[in-house]
Amino acid sequence: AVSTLIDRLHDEAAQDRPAAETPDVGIVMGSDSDLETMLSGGRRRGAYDAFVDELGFAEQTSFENSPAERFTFETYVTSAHRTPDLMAAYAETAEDRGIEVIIAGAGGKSADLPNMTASIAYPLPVIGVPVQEKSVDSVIGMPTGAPLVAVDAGKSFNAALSAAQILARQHDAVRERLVAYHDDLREAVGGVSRDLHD
Ligand code: RP5
Repeated sequence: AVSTLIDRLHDEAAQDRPAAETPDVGIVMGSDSDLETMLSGGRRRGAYDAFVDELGFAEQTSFENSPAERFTFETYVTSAHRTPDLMAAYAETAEDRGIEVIIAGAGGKSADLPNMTASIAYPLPVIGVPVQEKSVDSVIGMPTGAPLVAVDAGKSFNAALSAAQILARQHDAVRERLVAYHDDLREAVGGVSRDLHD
């Protein structure tokens, strides 16, 4: 299955598909045990909640289902240590597959997926999510010249907002959704503070 996925990534990179048919954001994580933290259903809201509920993105699971008019993300589980070849193929092909920004999450003390993905995918921006507190140093500990943007442990929701901010430099529709989300957030916070002061 891993070699099939690798072949598919390379095929897709060679296809030169129109931007509307390619995913805009790639989410990769080291294990399916990271799914809740990275996407949804964990202790906090995750990247899926930010993209789908707040920003109107769609999850793109195959090209046949490509929801043209919308911004999309895709999700891959690939490990720096268990499937280094798939990790490398994903990072190498991401730009040619139309990905504009990658969110990469891993846990444990050897949380190398975000770092390695950033090094291989360069100059594509990569946002690293340490899945647990103990992974923070591993994710942010990059040498000078090898950049990786990182959020705090478990904050894949913020990683999704940061990815959207990068997209918003080129796509007004994403910018508008980010501003609308922020306006909603301000209203919600303002409501609480009015209640406290009344
Ligand atoms: C990392 O090790 C993964 O990103 C995960 O957070 C952690 C534990 O993985 P499992 O042993 O649960 O698959 O590579």
